[in-house]
Amino acid sequence: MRQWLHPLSPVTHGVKKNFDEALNRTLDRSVRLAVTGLSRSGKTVFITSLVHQLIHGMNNDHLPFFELVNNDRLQGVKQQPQPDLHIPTFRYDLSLDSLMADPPAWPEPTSSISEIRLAIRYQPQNTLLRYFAPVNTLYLDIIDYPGEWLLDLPLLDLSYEQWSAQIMALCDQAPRLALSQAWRMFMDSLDLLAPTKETQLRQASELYTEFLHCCHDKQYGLTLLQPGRFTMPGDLKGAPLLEFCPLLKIPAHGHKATDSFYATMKQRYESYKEHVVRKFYKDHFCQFDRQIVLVDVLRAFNTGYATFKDMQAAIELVLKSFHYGKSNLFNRLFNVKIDKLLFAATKADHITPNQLPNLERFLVQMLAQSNNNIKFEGVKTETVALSALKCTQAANTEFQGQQISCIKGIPKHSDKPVALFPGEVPVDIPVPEDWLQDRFNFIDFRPPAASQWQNNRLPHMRMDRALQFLLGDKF
Ligand SMILES: Nc1nc2c(ncn2[C@@H]2O[C@H](COP(=O)(O)OP(=O)(O)OP(=O)(O)O)[C@@H](O)[C@H]2O)c(=O)[nH]1
Ligand SMILES: [Mg+2]
Repeated sequence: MRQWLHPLSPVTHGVKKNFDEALNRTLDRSVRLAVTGLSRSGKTVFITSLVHQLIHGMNNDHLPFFELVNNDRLQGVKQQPQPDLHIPTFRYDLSLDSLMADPPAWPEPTSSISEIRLAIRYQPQNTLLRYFAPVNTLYLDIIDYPGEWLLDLPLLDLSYEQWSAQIMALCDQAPRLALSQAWRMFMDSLDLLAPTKETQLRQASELYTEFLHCCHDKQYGLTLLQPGRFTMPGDLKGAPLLEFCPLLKIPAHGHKATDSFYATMKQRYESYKEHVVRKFYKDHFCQFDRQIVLVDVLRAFNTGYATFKDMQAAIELVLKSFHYGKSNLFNRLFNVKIDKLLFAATKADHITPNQLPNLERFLVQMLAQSNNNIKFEGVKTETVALSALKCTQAANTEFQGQQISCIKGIPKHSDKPVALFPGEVPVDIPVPEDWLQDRFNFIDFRPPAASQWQNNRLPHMRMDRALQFLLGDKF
């Protein structure tokens, strides 16, 4: 017998919600915009500023390059309950509260995925559409996730033995060689073919994780750290899925015991690939429509050549997730639909305005090879240097009888404003000698007091250009 569901039953409600979501997608009424970047690249501040700029977008003087606002077609923006209840909410309220506090503070670091939904009401540009529906709504889901998770993609194509060999090659060079000592000594003391002891597994993975954290420390600033969840565990912190590490030496072939330390490590590695890496791509990455990758180029300059090269390699690895060529791993495994990708050099307020073109050109050069591959796959890409929250003011000062441009702001660990010339951004990829003469001095600043914001808007640089590229064609 046919059973009718009560219109208000939870089942019909759920079905209706899913149906509405699918309909919104089909009619191009919802966009999933993913924001990523390596840790401290500026994701939380970027999303907070983006949401803030949109919510206050009715005043069109602060987003001149965003056509929707500039053409006066924006009717209003509101935060809405997010569609995916299993993803933590992006805490716009908390981030904004800390930026507006007295004294203002930067939002706390985050280590997992989060999401926020905005409903954007607007007048369509197309006059015919405007006749049928004078006001439309676009649901914008913004997803924040650690770029470190994308470092794991190549694992899907590597056996445990191949991956171990790659990590060992990296660990044979400074500074990893010295930093990995404690972990190596412990691994050398183990009999890899003896039956597994849980305590040894745990200790091996803890020492390996400590090693990764040391590499990540400000002093070394390394970012090419695998597996990605070991430094950014998200909700997997303490889970046995993360209790494994690479091996220094692979035992000879023909070893059959399934309960040995080696065999257990290998099984854990395969579980990580299946339940963490593949799951992330399937459940999240494949649902994204648009993507912005934030890169803190200036921080890499500060630390030295080795850090710079490491970051470049890490970003190239991150960008492999966007090469979806017919023959490559990604296309074989997943069905991805990202059609626009923006690379943004963040914290552009750390340099003088005349250096902005250099910063943009530098990022283009740094990503040239990856960008070519991505464009080849038909994804539209663009590069911009921006600041989600402008903390400095451009100024001129006299030095040895000459006028030079500088920036004024309050350094992060001070309460006194300074005026400084932070250095020129090179246009070409620098050589090791460039670091010998204290050439780069890009320091961190404190957020400006809310009382200094113009018209109660977070001051920014070029957020409108980012919005136009990422969303302009949707309205
Ligand atoms: N001057 C300036 N500093 C910024 C800007 N955005 C971020 N920062 C600095 O960069 C730090 C990190 O910014 P977040 O937005 O928290 O970076 P994140 O990528 O979310 O960092 P994790 O959550 O730790 O991965 C901040 O605490 C600020 O010091 C900006 O637009 N201008
Ligand atoms: Mg964050």
